[in-house]
Amino acid sequence: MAGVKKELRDKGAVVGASSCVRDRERVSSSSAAKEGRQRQPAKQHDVVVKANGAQQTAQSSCQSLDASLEEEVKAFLINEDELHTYDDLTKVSPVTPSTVLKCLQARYSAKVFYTHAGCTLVALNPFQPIPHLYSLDVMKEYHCAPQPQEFKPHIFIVAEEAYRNVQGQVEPTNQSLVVSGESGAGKTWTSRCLMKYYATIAAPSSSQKCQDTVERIERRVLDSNPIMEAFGNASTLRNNNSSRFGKYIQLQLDRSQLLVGASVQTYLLEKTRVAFQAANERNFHIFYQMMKGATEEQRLEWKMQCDRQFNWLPNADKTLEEDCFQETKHALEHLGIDVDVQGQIFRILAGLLNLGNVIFCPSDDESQPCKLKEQSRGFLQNTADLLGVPSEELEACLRLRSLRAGKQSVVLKPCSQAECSVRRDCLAKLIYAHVFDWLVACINKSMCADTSRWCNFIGLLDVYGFECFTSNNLEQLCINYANEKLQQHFVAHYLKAQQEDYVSEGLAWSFIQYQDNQSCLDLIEGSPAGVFSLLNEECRLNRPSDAKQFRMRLEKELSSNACVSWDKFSRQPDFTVLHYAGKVSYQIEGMMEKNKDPVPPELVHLLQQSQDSLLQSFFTEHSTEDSSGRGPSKVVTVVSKFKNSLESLMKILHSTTPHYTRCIKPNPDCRPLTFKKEEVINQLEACGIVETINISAAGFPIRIPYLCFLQRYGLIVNSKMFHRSRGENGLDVDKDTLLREVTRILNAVLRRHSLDPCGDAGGRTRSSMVHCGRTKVFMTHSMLELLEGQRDRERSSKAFSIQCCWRRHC
Ligand code: AD9
Ligand code: MG
Repeated sequence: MAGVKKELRDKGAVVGASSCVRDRERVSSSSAAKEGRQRQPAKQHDVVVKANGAQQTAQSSCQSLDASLEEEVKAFLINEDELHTYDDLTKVSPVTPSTVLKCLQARYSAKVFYTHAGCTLVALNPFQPIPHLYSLDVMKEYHCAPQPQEFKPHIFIVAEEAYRNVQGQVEPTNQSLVVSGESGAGKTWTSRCLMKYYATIAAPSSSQKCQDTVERIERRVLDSNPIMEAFGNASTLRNNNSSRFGKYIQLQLDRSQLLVGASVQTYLLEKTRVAFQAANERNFHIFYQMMKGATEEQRLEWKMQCDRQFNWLPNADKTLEEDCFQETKHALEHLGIDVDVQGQIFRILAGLLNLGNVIFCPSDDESQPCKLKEQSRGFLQNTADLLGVPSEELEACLRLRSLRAGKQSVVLKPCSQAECSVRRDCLAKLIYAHVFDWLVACINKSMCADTSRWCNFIGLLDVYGFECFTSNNLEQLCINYANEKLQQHFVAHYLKAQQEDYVSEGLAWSFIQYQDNQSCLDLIEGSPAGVFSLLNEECRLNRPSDAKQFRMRLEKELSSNACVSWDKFSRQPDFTVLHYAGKVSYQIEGMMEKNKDPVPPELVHLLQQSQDSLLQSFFTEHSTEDSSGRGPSKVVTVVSKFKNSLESLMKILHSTTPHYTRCIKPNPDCRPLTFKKEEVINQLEACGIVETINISAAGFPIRIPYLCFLQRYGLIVNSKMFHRSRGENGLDVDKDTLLREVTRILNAVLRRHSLDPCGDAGGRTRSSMVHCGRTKVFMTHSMLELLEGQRDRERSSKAFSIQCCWRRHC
């Protein structure tokens, strides 16, 4: 069937919403008929049936429907033994959260971890390595199969479909694989699998000339993973290897579909983690890797002796698979970062660990700077040595704030204990963020191919999932905003586009009411009245932030938006956003400061003078004053930067064909092969899986232009037009004549399978399996299979009669 689809696609037909792959067991006419019967009632309460312009909701027949749904659920549940065989959730009937959940649970128990859900793939995390599931042989099997869709659902089907789409269509198109899910669901694992897949199947064979370069490239692409994970991942309560940044990797392919390079774009690194780790969480892996993997000599050089306790290195005794220093060092070397430069990076990081042990005492006299704790003096000296700056200046920067007095002079003001700690943390975050960005730039430099060498790309998106903690602040607002954007992209791409196509083709059929999240996005990014704009405005005023006042402002400006609510009794000023995935309350306290993310200019000046050439180079471009010399340059706020980077990401996504994979975390404790229903159902609801299945099942994923349809299926009714359309002169008939012929073919097939077609005023065929639009035939997979079956039969009977004829002739 995949071959058929490709053939049709090449002729301009839309087949299976591009990534819509599903189990292809042959559907007998009776099961197709059954599907036809069952398709329409699925989730009736959400369906609005439009007939001849009159809109009637299915709710009128709600009571009898509820009863019949009950029946169907029962009938469905009786077949529990078969549940694990449903390779596509669109085949589950009726589609309800509980039936979908049952099916996934049955599959998980049978150790089947991937299931299609219409146009998306659901991946359940086994939380233990599954032997051979991702082996080289399995990769080859999926890659070499003429129709990989006929194999069991797998992430490699999605990978292969994207790979074939790049070259196989009328015009090559870039592809994006969007992997979503909550923390610990398996997004990064999935991205790694995808990268390995392409690094394997898109590598040239050994006989090809460019082997050397490409092998190096695929090695480098794979080596970027351990580096980014060492510096950007950390152990959290939800995941021992949690990505604390988002990433979009573009795998660059040349004209022969070979991997010639890659580039990576990262989003919003959680840099606060370097100076603050919540209870039972850890700092970035790299610090632990250094602590465990350093030689005695390095320990001395880095002032990281074994007996040292570092405040910013909690839970160091926890043994994790991610603690692999050697692997990180090898990967750095493969990417062209030599041992000397590595040494510079590790010295800087060691400097940060020492900085974490610099503690200040409270000061009784406000006019005097607060003092360093006596035990901290050594750590301050270590930090200064490792960062290559004078220790007195480092101390002064942490304890004194410079204020402009008039045009020329600057006065130094002592900082309180709390202010000193904020400045210390700020220094650590500033340096760490620069190290991370510099590494990403190195990775890009080493992997990115010259633009003349590549023509298409496959993008892999692995961003943090939706977050809702007991206390949420600006970080969560940004992360959840990113998820809203992705959800909107999904809705726009699959749901809206599909339904709009129905409308433009004049299909008066059933519509799924999907949740459009535009008003939530308006609430966050709207201008001038949106949370981000108001927050920026508040930060621009440059006055001491007042959370209560800001909350009042938000309430006044945003009261008309139904996606926000206010808890009058909460102790801290906050606001609650109704996201598509659920409600989240955000604390306002500290939000303005985080948005400004101020960097004291003294710290930057200090680092510009560092004796460490690498550290110094991070800050050469950084200007702390605008060109007029009148004061601090205009600061770009955190939300503005994030919004801009997301907008460019969205532009790229919109220009590609997307493929969605929804990773599901089956239990909160990351326990192997454990399926907790409540945990899963929440995630299914949060990512709108049931809606997706409904629209895929209820819709017509296959769309074939009339002429293309006639050319393929005309032989079923021995159509004269069919022969003419394939002849030299082509077919020159008007639209109505073409439509009548298409209708004749469809009706013949439907009747042959005892399915009664009904027509509309224009004589167009309408049934729950097929519908004729203005220019295309819309159909379900079952209908396609009926047509294909009939076509095969006609072809073999014709071949048989030609053979008989030939024999007689002989
Ligand atoms: V986070 O948002 O970055 O905190 P992810 O990326 O969604 O999260 P990750 O890929 O890191 O989760 O997966 C969590 C853990 O689940 C991994 O470290 C593996 O131990 C485990 N995992 C995930 N997918 C698979 C799989 N297909 N097979 C085996 C898996 N183990
Ligand atoms: Mg991750």
